[in-house]
Amino acid sequence: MSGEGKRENAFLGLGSNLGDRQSYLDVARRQLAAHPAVQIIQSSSLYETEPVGYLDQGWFLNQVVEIETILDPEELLLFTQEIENELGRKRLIHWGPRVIDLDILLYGNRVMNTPDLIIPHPRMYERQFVMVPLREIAPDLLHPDGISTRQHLDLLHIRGDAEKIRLFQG
Ligand code: PH2
Ligand code: MG
Ligand code: MG
Repeated sequence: MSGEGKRENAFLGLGSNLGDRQSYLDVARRQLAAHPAVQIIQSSSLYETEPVGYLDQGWFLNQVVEIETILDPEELLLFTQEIENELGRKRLIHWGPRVIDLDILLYGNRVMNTPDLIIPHPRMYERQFVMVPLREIAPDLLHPDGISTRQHLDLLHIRGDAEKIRLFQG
């Protein structure tokens, strides 16, 4: 852990489509908040979303949370992978069913592309299951490209290839 690191706000995408999906998201948020170098600033509602990519699987629950952290992006990635592993994530099918998925979407205004980590998340701007919850908590946030969340979601809708999404009623 980098004690002298700068504080940054980051946005994480949470998803689950196996077992008690809501509990997996709850536990993942609790694990995030339990780290001394991570504070949760905002959590979106939960959304029920049609699977994207690999279609032969159940609908997901998705959520976006904003955190403040002094972990650098690589440290944050390791921490999110630890939580995925603790919750029993098995990596079987690429884009397939999972009890929990924790993705770093944005990290401050950082743009990076390493073999382990691409920020902003390379597919986030095509996915309603990311952009709708993100708009709920950060509509006016400017992304590294200078475009706001709201505008990005409008662009996604103009392209017209959006998956189904609805607010989760519990
Ligand atoms: N995650 C994927 C692939 N497809 N579809 C939905 N609706 N939600 C997800 O979180 C999701 C997905 C790979 O991470
Ligand atoms: Mg993912
Ligand atoms: Mg992932």
